[in-house]
This record gives sequence, C-alpha cells and structure tokens, in this order.
Amino acid sequence: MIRPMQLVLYDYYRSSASYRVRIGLNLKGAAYERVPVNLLEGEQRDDAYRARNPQGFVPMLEVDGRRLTQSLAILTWLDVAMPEPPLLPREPVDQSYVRSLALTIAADIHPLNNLRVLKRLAEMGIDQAARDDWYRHWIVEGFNALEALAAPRAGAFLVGDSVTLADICLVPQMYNARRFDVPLGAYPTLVRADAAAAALAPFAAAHPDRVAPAETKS
Ligand SMILES: N[C@@H](CCC(=O)N[C@@H](CS)C(=O)NCC(=O)O)C(=O)O
Repeated sequence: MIRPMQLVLYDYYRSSASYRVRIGLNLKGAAYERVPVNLLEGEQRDDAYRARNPQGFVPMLEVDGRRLTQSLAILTWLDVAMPEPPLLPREPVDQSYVRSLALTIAADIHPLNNLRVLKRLAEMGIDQAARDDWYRHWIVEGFNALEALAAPRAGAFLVGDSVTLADICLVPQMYNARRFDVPLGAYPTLVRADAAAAALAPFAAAHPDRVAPAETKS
C-alpha cells in the first residue's frame, strides 16, 4: 500500500500565492494541514519562519518534512506527484501557452503588488491613495494583456474547457482586483473564466473567506 504523504501548508488566508496552492491541493483531492502565518503581524519575517523559508514568503509546503517554496514550483511538483486531474494540457505548445498565461499573473502582476513592495512605497513617503493607484495600475496593465492573450482560446475556462494552471492563477488575482475596486468591464474573458472556475468546489473551498481565521470573520 502507498503511504499517504504528510502535507503541511504554511499560508495566509489573503495571500494570493497561497490561495493558488490551496486550489491546487483541493483539485487533486490532497489532504493537508494548514499553519497560518500572519503577514500583517510580520510573522513571515520571524527568525523561526525564516529558518524554514529564508525568503520569508508564504506559501511553503512541507512534504513529509521536506520544504517546497514558490507557488508555481509547488504546483508543478503537485502535478507530477498527483497527476489526476492534470493542471496542464498534454501537448507541449499548449503547455507553454498555459504557463505563459499563469506567468503573466504570477511573474508580471503579482510581485509588483506584494506586501513588501507596498510597505517599501510607504517607507518612501508614498501615500495610501498613490499606493492604491500603483496596485490598480499593474493589474490593469496585466489584465489588458491577459484578456488579449486569452480571448482567442478561452472556452468555459481560461484555456478551453478544462481547468488549468492559468485558472489557478486567475481566480486569486481577480479576488485581489475586486478588493481594490479595479473595473473589470474590459475583461469579459477573464470575468467569465473566473466565474466558472470559482464556482467549482475545489476553488470555493480555497477562497480566503472560507479559510480566514475566526477573528477576521464578521
Ligand atoms: N513568487 C512567490 C511569491 C510569494 C509571495 O509573494 N507571497 C506573499 C504573499 S502573496 C508574501 O509572503 N509576502 C510577504 C511580504 O511581502 O512580506 C510565490 O509564487 O510563491
């Protein structure tokens, strides 16, 4: 008999990189324990956490005690370790396309709006209104490109009619966009794919509102 892996996810409920990994684990039907790391209280910078993850980021996934970091690297491991349902299409060019959509979000939008970047802007004297403008700006730039890239090949989801890594990155980024009141009218493909994916149980169960610590729920 194959021994089940012990999976421990260090995450924060509103972290969109963590949200991606929760979705992936849920899609695979993997059982995992969560260890919340409170980013607003700076727990990611504590010595104890940095000893585990020197980068001071969530998510981090422990797999039988071995530590994996970087959400897309974790999801890549997951897709190899638990191949069903696949997060990528079979055909290599299609795989590259899905990854390109995922990276448009994970590499080109999300890092510019990370907590440490917003904190640095505040340290440089940039006020809240300008920081919010910064946040929206990078989402709008990224979504303009993503809508144009995705529209020709979208189906029920961002790429065709199967959920892929691109949807796993899209749904958390749409959550961020709504939190910051980014107008979404120019992104019909993204809105449609987000609605279809978010309605699926593995996505819904990963939503920040579903995993938020009790004290943050009203
Ligand atoms: N490239 C990393 C980014 C991880 C990341 O940015 N995590 C954020 C939360 S979404 C974080 O831990 N931020 C802590 C900070 O900025 O201090 C990944 O995809 O896992």
